[in-house]
Amino acid sequence: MENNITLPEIAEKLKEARSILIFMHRRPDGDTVGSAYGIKYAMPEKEVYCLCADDIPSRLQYISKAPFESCPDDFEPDLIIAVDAASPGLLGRFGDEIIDIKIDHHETSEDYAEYNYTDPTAAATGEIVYKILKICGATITPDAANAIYSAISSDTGGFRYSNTTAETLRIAADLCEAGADMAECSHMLFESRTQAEVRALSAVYANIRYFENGGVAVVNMTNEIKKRYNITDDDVGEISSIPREIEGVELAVTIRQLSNSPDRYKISMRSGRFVDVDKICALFGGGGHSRAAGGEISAQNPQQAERIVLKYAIDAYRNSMPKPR
Ligand SMILES: [Mn+2]
Repeated sequence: MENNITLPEIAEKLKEARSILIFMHRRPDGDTVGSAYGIKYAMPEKEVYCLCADDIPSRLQYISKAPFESCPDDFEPDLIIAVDAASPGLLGRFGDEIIDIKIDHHETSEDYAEYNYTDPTAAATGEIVYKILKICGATITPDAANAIYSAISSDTGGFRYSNTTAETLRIAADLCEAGADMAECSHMLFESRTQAEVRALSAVYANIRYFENGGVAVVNMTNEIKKRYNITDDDVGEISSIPREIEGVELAVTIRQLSNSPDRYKISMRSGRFVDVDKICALFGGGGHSRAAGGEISAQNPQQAERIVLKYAIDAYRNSMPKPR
């Protein structure tokens, strides 16, 4: 992972381009959607399309204003950008496209574009996008401000996670002045759930188990449980931070059996202050940030998946916790 382009150089390329294609990552979150549309709305004079392999979830459509976009078949953009996608696999069916510039902030991020810019100190890709647009001299319209504010708010849990810096807050303040609707963004990002999401929450709360005297919490979301609660893979997408809210839990592990390939398991980990979950997930080919990371494994059944993951997780937990004196 090495940057071979600077922010002013990215700004220059954005300015020169008359047409831009922007790719968001699969299972789109507020950061990838807000970053893509932040660029689009700040450059209304250009022809810009934002594409994603999955539909934009309804709670993020206040940013995109539609569940998806498609570009004309003969569209030949001057510039192709990927935002917040740490690997080409995360682009889904667009994973084979040639990407000119990747803009990302994940601690583990592949250099799959011609030009790669990754800043792991940025709380969100939206922060980097904001800096680039400022260098461009682009006008941050209220729509652009709303999009970028949402990107940053989303990845910082509403400016509460430890990745939030003084600079994050300064940028957020600028975006408020530029017209971001704080209350509306917070409501859409954090206080709006579908009925299916509420069922998914019940499923999580009912199925938390504890290890290491309550320091490690595990939710194993099997297909059987999903069926019982009438929820889909998409409904359980946002649940991985829930077990971390429990007092005493340092490491939260969520295992999700995939409905359409039951021998595959998505793993999400969240930690409090000590455990580097990026490192644990790297042990089985995943990655992310030190306090939030994930990956995918194969196993014969949910119990085996759990044994595999817990072996790594509990080892790392024991080695990371401060020793009692
Ligand atoms: Mn992000």
